[in-house]
Amino acid sequence: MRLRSVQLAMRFIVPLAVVLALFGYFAIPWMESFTVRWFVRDLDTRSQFVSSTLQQPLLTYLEEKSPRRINEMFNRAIQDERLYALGFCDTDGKLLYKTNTYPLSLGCWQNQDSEGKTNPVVRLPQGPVHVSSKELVQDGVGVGRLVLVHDMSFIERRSEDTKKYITGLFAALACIISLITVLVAQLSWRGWVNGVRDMLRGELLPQSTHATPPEMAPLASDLRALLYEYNRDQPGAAGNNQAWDADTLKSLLRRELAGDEILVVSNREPYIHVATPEGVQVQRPASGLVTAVEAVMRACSGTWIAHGAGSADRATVDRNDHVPVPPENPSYTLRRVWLSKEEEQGYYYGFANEGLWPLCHIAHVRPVFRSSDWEEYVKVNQRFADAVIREARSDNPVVLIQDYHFALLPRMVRAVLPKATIITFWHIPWPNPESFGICPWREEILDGMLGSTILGFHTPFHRKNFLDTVDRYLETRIETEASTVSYGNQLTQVEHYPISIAWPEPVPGEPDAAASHAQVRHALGLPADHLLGIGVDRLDYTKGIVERFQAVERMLELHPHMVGRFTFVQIAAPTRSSLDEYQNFEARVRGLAQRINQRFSRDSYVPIILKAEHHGQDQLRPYFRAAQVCSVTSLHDGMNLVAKEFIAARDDEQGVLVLSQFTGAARELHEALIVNPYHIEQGAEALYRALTMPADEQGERMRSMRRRVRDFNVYRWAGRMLMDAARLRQRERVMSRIGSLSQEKFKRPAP
Ligand code: GDG
Repeated sequence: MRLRSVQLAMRFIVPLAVVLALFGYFAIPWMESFTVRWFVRDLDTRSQFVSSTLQQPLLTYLEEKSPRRINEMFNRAIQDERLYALGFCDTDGKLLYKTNTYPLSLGCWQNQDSEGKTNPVVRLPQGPVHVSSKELVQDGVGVGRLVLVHDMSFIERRSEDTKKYITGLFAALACIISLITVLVAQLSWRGWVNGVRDMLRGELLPQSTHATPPEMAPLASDLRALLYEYNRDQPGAAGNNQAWDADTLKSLLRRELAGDEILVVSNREPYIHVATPEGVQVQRPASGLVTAVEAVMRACSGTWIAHGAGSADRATVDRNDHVPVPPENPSYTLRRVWLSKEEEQGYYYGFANEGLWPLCHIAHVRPVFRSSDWEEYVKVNQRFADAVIREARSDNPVVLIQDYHFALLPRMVRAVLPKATIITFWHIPWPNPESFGICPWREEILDGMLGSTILGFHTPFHRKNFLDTVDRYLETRIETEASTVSYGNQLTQVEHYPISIAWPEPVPGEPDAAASHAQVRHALGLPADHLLGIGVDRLDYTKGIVERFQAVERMLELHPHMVGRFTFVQIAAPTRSSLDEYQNFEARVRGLAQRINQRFSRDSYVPIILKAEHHGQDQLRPYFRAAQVCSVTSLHDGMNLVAKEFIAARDDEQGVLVLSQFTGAARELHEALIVNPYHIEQGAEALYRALTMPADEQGERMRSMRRRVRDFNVYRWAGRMLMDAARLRQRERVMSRIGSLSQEKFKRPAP
């Protein structure tokens, strides 16, 4: 503690001392020359005075031709401590009389040299002297020149003294100012800390009488938000003091939601059956949502309702449109909903992906809103609501609604199953109220979402944006502290639940990181020591793939020795390809990769390998394990699971993550190299830094991120949501029991 205070104090004292030393360094010589000039002027005046005093007697003695009296007068005059010597020269410049002390090197001194300049100070072996001369005139005729030499060593002595005093003064001033500064800083720091403490106490103890001081007001709301998050994320808070895995989640479901059925609704299905010439094949879609929710469904069974989009989907369901999944080891039911081409076009491609997706992602692509798309969106939401109602075996199931495709679904389900616990999770960002406000059906969307019991976002920032949006466009009561919205007769809890991945189990027979390193390079035809970067995304304009390639190009420009040594592999699963925006984007990505490759390729070397095709999860892992750097440069992203998958794959604790500041993941993975993807040079430098980062630094960063991703995994994400749901269900049960008791009491006849 004391060391910390000393360190803090040194932060003030050292700069102050430097400033004062610099000041002294320049000020002391200046003051010295100023004093010398001052004394020289003084001696000039003094010389004039002495020569005027000596002039008359000297002229008399010269007339009398009395050298003795002249010498006597001269010797008397130099009794004065400062007057060092006197001399007299005739008009021919011959030195006729002088005191013994007169320095012969001065000769017959003239006040002005040939250039008319006067420098009265002469440095002699015995020290500096001030020399001046005065022309003597008798009856208008010049008779000679009196030369006066003043000792200046006293000036040097005084100047030395002055220097000492000034230095001392500066040192004393430095000490005093430093002390005052440290004291003031300490006092303000203490005041500030006490203010913050008071404020925190005020926050923690609602009964506290502490009021937020006005100077703390700007901080108060930030602190409040921080505290709220901190309390939620702390061990001891609901669900935080336990390590989460599939078994914990299962036992939570058994304990807290015993017998309650779980229904999941999402647009994308977790398993797609595709007809191929070799027969029906099962595919896993490239989707963060599916990756996360699938892990939960495996743990808790239940029914997953999704759009059946595969060419062999209809052929693989039973008469209830059910298919048990996962195919290799079924643990839950997939219920498929069929959509016509028009419905899919309007609801999915149109309203959801041309409207809501760009609306919620600030990626500078304009949303398109068409009434016909909206109508399909309403219709399809109703179709899924009907499916939920049909699948529900009780009047109060737990319904987990996924994402922006189903903003209206919560209200529609609530209308038929008022006792259902509806958890809606919004997987993409929520924009600020102004941005959201351009949606022509903004009120309908907000109303639909507020049919939920719990509404989840990835980050507190998106949660806050949502609350602000509701506040702007609907008549509601918002409790910011409790994060609830009261609308109509219903309360919606709005929370942030950062999504994650299931921590991977060791895969038997999987090659270790070193072997993956060699295998991937061999497969790509690259030398064993070749540096590798990896990017894995859907081919979506929000993922910053163009900016990532530009950063690779800039890195090669700035560090030409990396040309031929580094290759970036981009795996880009095609997505929403029937939309113009996505086709244009794909063309742009391909064109850019081609241009960069043409620019830097030599022999067989290409800097960018673009694999614009779907890859299975098992194909992705070796790339994650082989790369020196994984680049996630989304322009805006709810969370981004690729970042977490890369970290989970690195059991060798090596590799560097370059991560966009605009992802939800950047709030958790602080040890990544955080970049602004729009800043190409910054991206390039981060890439270079990653490629040249020492192994121990990589290890330190990776270990810390691995701990976090392992602990804050997808089971925790689901567990916390379901625990909140269980808590609310419990409260609901208690309230309805109290309600029926009081009703009975009301009905009871008076005694
Ligand atoms: C949304 C939000 C949020 C990618 N290419 C392939 C492939 N993938 C897998 C990845 C990862 C998933 O897809 C992508 O997840 P992201 O989170 O990165 O992104 P979105 O799909 O946009 O997901 C996002 C997420 O929902 C969850 O809430 O994090 O912010 O936008 O798992 O590995 N998978 C396969 N082949 C590929 O080619 N099999």
